[in-house]
Amino acid sequence: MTSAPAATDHSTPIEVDAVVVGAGFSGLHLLWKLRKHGYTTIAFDKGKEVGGTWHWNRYPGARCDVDSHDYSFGFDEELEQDWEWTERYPSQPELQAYLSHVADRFDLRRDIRLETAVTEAHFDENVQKWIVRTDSGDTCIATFCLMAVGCLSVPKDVDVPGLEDYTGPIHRTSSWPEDGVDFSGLKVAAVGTGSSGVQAIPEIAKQAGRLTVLQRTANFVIPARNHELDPAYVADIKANYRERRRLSRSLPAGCIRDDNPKTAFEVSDEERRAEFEKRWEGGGIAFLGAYSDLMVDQKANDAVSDFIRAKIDEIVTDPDTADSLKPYGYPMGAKRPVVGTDWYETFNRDNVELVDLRKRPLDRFTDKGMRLADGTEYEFDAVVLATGFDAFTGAFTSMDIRGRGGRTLTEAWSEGPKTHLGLGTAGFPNMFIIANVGSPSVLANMVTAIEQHVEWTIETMDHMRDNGFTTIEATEDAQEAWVHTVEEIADTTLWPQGQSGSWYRGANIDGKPQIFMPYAGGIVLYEETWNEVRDAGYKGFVLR
Ligand code: N01
Repeated sequence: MTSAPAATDHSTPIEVDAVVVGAGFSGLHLLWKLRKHGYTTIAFDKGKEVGGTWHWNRYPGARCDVDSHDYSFGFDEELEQDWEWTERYPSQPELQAYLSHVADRFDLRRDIRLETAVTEAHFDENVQKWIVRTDSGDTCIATFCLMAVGCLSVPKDVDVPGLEDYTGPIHRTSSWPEDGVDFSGLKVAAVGTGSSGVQAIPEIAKQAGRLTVLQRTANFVIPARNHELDPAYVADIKANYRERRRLSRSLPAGCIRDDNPKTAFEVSDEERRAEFEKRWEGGGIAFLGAYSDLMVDQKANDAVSDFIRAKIDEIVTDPDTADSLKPYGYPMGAKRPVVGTDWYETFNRDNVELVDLRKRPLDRFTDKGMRLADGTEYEFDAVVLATGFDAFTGAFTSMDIRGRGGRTLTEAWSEGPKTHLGLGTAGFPNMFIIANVGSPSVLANMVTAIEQHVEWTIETMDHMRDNGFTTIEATEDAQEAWVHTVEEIADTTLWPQGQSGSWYRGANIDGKPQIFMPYAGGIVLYEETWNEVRDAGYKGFVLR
C-alpha cells in the first residue's frame, strides 16, 4: 500500500484506488476500511479538522439526540471499550474529540488533506477513472470516487429580506466561529427554530442582554433530559457492547429505542396519558415510540400532538407566547422531531421575546436591526441564523461533478436526486454515495446507516477486484424504480403531510426540485433489499 504525496506537494497528481470526499464520520470510517482491504486512498475535507458536520456545527448547545453509546463506531472493539462517553447525548465538543481521536488512533491523518475543498470530479471515459481537483491545486486520479459529504453540509442561501443591509455581525449555527461568540449584555436576534435554533437559543438567552427569537413555523419540541452517565450503566453497556450493536442493527432506527407495540386507542385514556407523561419525563426521541401507530393514524397523532400543546400551556406563562409556540397544521413527527433543553422554559425569561412571524410579519432587516410590518423597529448588536441547509444535494451541486459524456450531476438530478438504493447514480460509474439521499441516513441512527454503506461499498469494490470488473454503474430503470419505492414507503406514513417547507423534500428552498429524499423503510428492510440486489448479481447495476 502506498500513501499519498506530502500535503505540501500539489503539483504531482495523486493516484489512488479511491478518493474520499469528506472526513466526517463517513470519510473516517471509509479510510479505515479501505486501508484494511488494501486500497490506496486519500480524503479531502474543507474543514480545519476532521469531523464534518460535527466540526462546523459548533454553536452553543450543539448536541446529538441519539445516545452516545449508539452514535459511535462499532468497527473496533478496543475503541469501544477505551472511549469514555460522559453524557447521555454527546455534545459537539465531545463528538469532535472522539472523531479527532479516531483519526489519530488509526493513523488516518496521513491520508487526509484538511482545509482542502474538492471543486470538481470528472469521470474520464478514456481511462475509466475519476479526475478530482481541489481548491489547493491538487489533482487526484482515482478508480473510485466515494462521496462522504454528509446530508447537512451546505447551509441554505440567506433568504431573510434586507439582511444584506444589516451592518452588525451575523453568525450562522452551521459555521460557528471557532473561538465562540460572547453575547454578554448584547441585543441579539435569532432566526430559525428548527433543531439548531432550539439548541442554540436557550444557551444564547443565558448570556444575551436581550434575545429576540424570530419564529416562522412552530415545532413540536420534546425535552432531551440529557444527563451525566452513571459509571455502572456504562460498565454494563461495555460488558454487552457486541450484543447492543447486533440489536441496533436489527431495529429499523439503527439504535435501541423502547418502542411500544400497542396502538394508541387500544388502551384507556388514562393509560395513554400516563404513557405520554412517562416518555415526556424520560425525554428524547423515544417519545415517538409511545405507540406504534403515531405516524400512521391521524387520530393517534392528534392525541400526541394535543398532549404536547397542553405541555406548552403548562410550561409557558404568557398565554400569547404559549399560543405562538404551539405547532398546528402538520402531524407531530412528520417533520424532523426536535429535541431540546429548556426550550419552552426559555420563553419565561425576562430577556427573551418571541416574534411570531405568522402573526407579526417581518418587513425587512435594516442597517441596525429589523422592522416588522406593523412598523415596530428593533435594534440588534448581533444576528444568529439557524435557517437550515440545502440538504442532501447541496454538497453535490456545489461541486462540478461530471459523469459519462461530460454530463453534470446537477443536470442529471434536475428533477431531483435519483439513485439506485442511494448508493450510485446512472451515468456516474464508480461513484459511491455514503448515507445520503435514497437511503435511511437521517431517518435512522446516522452512524449505523454509514456503517452499512461503508461495508457494502468496500464489499462491492472487493467483488470487482476479485472478478476483474472495472466499473459499476446504476441503471436508469433501477433508479427510477428506487425513487418510486422511496416515495411509496413515505406515503404509507403521515410523513407527506409534514413536508411543506421540509428539507426532507427540498421544500425549504425555493425552486429546488421536490422529491422525498431519505428512505423511510428503516435499516433492516433496507439491508434485506441490498442483500437481494447483491445476491442477484448486483441487480440494477451494470458491472463491466
Ligand atoms: O434547520 P431546519 P436546522 N425567515 O431547516 C427557519 C439536524 N440537526 O439547522 O420551518 C424565517 O430544521 C425555518 O422556518 P420554517 C436535524 O436533522 C440535528 O435547525 O421554514 N425563518 C426553521 O425554523 C435537523 O432537522 C441536531 O418556517 C426561516 C429554521 O429556520 C437538521 O439538522 C441538531 C427563514 C430552519 O430549520 C436541520 O436543522 C441540529 C426565513 N427566511 C440539527 N428561513 C441534533 O442532533 C428558514 N427559517 C439534535
